[in-house]
Amino acid sequence: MEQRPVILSGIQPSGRLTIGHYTGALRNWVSLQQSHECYFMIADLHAITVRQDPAELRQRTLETAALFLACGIDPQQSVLFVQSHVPEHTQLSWVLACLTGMGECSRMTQFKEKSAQHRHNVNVGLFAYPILMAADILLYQADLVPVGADQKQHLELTRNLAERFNHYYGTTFRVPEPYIPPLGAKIMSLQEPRKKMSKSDPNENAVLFLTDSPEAIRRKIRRAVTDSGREVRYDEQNRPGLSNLMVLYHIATGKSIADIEQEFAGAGYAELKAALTEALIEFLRPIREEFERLQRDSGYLLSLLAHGAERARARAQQTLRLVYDRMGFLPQAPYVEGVRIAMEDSSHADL
Ligand code: AQP
Repeated sequence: MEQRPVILSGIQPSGRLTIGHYTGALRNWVSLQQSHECYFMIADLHAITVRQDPAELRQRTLETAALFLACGIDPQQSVLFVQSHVPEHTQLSWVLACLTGMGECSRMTQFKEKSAQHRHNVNVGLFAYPILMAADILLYQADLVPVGADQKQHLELTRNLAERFNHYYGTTFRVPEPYIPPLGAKIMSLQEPRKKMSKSDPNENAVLFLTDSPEAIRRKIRRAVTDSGREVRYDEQNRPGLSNLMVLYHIATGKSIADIEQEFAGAGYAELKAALTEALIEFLRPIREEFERLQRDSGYLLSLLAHGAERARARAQQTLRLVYDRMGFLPQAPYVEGVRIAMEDSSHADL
């Protein structure tokens, strides 16, 4: 069978998924499934770089799996798994950490930003996050990694680490290339439109969750911040609030920005907000309904994730074995029952 290029991507279960995750990740993943061998992970190990409530993390992890499916990820075609179910991620991460300079991690823009944002909890995990991400990617010998602008620096580190390892220990890792999705609209906060819409934003009105009810959508769009002016014209620089609403309308209806400007020529923001509300309700309805159906069957979700972890592990183990071997780790011989293991030297008795 023809080998398809391998893709790895993931989303952290650090909150409920937003319409930003749909446009920036999930809808692109869906379109890649047939032409690529896809590994889609729920990145729970990454999520704990910020303190998570354990019960909530467990629930969000299952919800995230349900949303992957509700948005069209096909578990027959793609490998869908939870990162912590595949221990090779942390194992490879340690190996790579020993090849990474302190300076390489401290230069990372996201580390600087996140440590400023979470001043009370600047932990080593936050610092080493890009190394775990490198392990995620290299473990599957991924050819391509979908990246937004904020992850470019991390992918560069991944490539450097792969090349460094290959240089010291012989060719082991595929050096991954960035995959720039054709549809990568960045969705901004409904309350602070110069900021990205984030699932962990404490202000719920700023975020459109994929599971929002029609009432919640109505409220959030009504309260969405717009800019001064009346005309519905796309201008990201000077009218970020309005432009964000236009992008959302484009996503919900498929209409081009030029057509949207035409549609609302002579009308104002209120008309746009009203049409957008109805379009979003209809657009999100099937996702929400399928999500609710899947949520009622956690047994199905759990067994699907178990199957995904098994498939992911099969590939991850191959890479890790090769890495350990190349580094000179002594392979563990199989333990045979009845073999003499007690030390006869009595000096050990005190230990
Ligand atoms: N607002 C967005 N617009 C477009 N794409 C987005 N993505 C996330 N938000 C938007 C895309 O989702 C993938 C990664 O999601 P993640 O949850 O692993 O990380 P994140 O980008 O840090 O997401 P959040 O919501 O901002 O999480 P928190 O609040 O926990 O920090 C990427 O493909 C990203 O482009």
